[in-house]
Amino acid sequence: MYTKVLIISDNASLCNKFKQVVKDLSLDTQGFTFATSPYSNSNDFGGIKVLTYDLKIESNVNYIISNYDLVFSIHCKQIFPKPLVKGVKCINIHPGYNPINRGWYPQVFSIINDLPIGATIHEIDEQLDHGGVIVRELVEKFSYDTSETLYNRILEKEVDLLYRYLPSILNKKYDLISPEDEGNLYLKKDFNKLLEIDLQEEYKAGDLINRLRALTHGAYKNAYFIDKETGDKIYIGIQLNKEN
Ligand code: 0FX
Repeated sequence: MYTKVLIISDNASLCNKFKQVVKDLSLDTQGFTFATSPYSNSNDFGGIKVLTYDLKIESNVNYIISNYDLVFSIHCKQIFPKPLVKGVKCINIHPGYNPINRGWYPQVFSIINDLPIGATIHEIDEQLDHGGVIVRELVEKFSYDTSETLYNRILEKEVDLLYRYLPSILNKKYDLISPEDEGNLYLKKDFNKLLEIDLQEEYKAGDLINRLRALTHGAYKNAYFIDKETGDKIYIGIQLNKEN
């Protein structure tokens, strides 16, 4: 059984949910240590005591390998370097269904490219969202979803999978599914390319609605066009309401 578990995350809300799962399953909380990357502020994690590990620093990686026997990435913005992945068992919780939605903001590309979507818990190898799958499940996707509503459904699925699979992961009692193929991998730069809507471009109505849905996520300023008089960026979001 794994007893010295490190959870590295840049997502405070998910960390708190992980902690709740540990509590609800009556697991020994002493065995779980939380950490974040230098991209986040450890003070933003509510009541959880959170260390900071920069995985670009070799001594940090060596320390983790020597002091933990299982490392979870739960939305960690740092890529786990090869020595870490080789030196200790590393497991990722990914807000996409591998290998269909590997990489950055999976729900955005799921809406734009009409791909199924879900959540995956998988072993980490040297490639992004690529290792053997412990469990993956789809979530529903509707024509009236925005990035935000779909993302929230995926987060619920991630937590649901944790409740169901954390005990068997800790007990090393799980089977691995090999991903069928390389699937799709989207990166942050692919997301950035979607943001500007060119006013001169012709779009099918459905494609434009999908692009705007995929870029509508709470208060985030994503999609924009350039005002041709002033050169200002004008941000756009979309509102969708299903008839009752
Ligand atoms: O924690 P997280 O949901 O995770 C993201 C990636 O989706 C994931 O694949 C990667 N492994 C991880 C390191 O980073 O990221 P977030 O809390 O920054 O964003 C949550 C959602 O908010 C995102 O899916 C889309 C939306 N968002 C976020 C930002 C920062 C936007 O629409 N625009 C933004 O500028």
